[in-house]
Amino acid sequence: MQTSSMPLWALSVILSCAACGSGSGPSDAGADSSTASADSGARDAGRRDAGRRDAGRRDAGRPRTDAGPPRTDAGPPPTAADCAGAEVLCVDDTAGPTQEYATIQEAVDVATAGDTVLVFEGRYVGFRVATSGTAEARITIRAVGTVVLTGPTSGSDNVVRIQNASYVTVDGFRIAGAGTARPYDYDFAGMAARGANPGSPMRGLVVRNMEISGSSPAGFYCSECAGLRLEGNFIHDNVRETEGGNGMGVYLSNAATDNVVVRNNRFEDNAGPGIHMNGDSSIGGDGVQTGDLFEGNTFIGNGQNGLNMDGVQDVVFINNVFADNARHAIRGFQIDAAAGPSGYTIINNTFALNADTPVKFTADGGGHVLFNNLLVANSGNDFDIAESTPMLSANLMESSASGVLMNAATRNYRLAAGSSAINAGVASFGGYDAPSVDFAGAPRDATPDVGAFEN
Ligand SMILES: [Ca+2]
Ligand SMILES: [Ca+2]
Repeated sequence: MQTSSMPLWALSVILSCAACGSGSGPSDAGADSSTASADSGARDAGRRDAGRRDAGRRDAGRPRTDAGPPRTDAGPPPTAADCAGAEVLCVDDTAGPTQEYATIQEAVDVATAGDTVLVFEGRYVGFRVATSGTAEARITIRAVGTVVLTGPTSGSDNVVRIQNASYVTVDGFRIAGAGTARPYDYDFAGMAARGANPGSPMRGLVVRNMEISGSSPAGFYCSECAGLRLEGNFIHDNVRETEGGNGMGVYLSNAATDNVVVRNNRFEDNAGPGIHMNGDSSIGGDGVQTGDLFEGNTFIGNGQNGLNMDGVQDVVFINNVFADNARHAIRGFQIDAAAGPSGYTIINNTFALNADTPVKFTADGGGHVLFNNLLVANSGNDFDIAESTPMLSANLMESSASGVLMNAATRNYRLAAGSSAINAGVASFGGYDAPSVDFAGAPRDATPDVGAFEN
């Protein structure tokens, strides 16, 4: 078991998730199984930055989650001067000093390990990456300014496709409206990484600062993606296929999709679940996804479960906001995977106004620790966990958002003045410390508040 006061980051390194199931899900799971996986590389907390994604890139008219998670950035934006670098390939649709290539694909086709493709502001056809970087010298394809991808390079591809390649970073592109009606076929997610197998997954993929909407059957689909890292993405309003299925924001598929880091993303208003995960034992491998970390994300307004988890184990949730989802916030089960949920550590999350119990586990292997979570006005405002004795402490259930949250109607889930959640948490429990910062990156004091925000 855990040692006393183990830092959460150390914990997340130790944990590993073996199976994040595939499959059709229980009646309240909905999404189905098949392909995606992802792999994440190193984590570099120091690269966060709040400034990058401005309000102009968000849908007008929908309330923005108040004080959204810190955005992820790699430092000051590149300029034309960077194009002189031997390992920098510059793409611009306008002639000039930044136009070494006129299409993204031309640059990607010649990029090798250690190269960075910079794509300057404009509208472009998407691209397909089939070359790997290395752990020490990744291939980065990065948008500079607002870069809108208008469609795939061919009619039978994703707008962005990583084809069995490792150590690739895709950063900052906008994919909108890819969801034209198509047959039920996973090839047509807005972005996909696929083509690997359980014995030899893709590794070290990083997908960051993307905005993906209007796609079906998913915004992003990743199959056999060990160590995928999703950071600072806004995945919203993805749509169902004409057959009526799916419509998830992200689909993390198959058994080698382990050790995924999901940090500071927004998964909002997708037709299906915010994320569907599936360990799918029929595809091979250990049949489970293990070792994932979810920190500082929003799962809001999705048309199904916030997270739909078939065979996902040893997972940590810290400082996430789950609100207004049409079913559960977190739903762990076993249908296509080799085993059900076990070993969930759920600390300082806010669950508000979801239409079913915030956390539900069936086929449950137990070993869960849940503390400092705030449950507000969910339908069935409690945990529904099959394990008879999960470790629970300082979880606060309130039947109304009034006086507890700032303004749930405008998606402001900060604590109201005088909220019962203030200073209602514990500093540590079950061998785990409460996080040192809150959802927005602000320090927590010695008496942590309950939920994702420190007042
Ligand atoms: Ca696995
Ligand atoms: Ca406090």
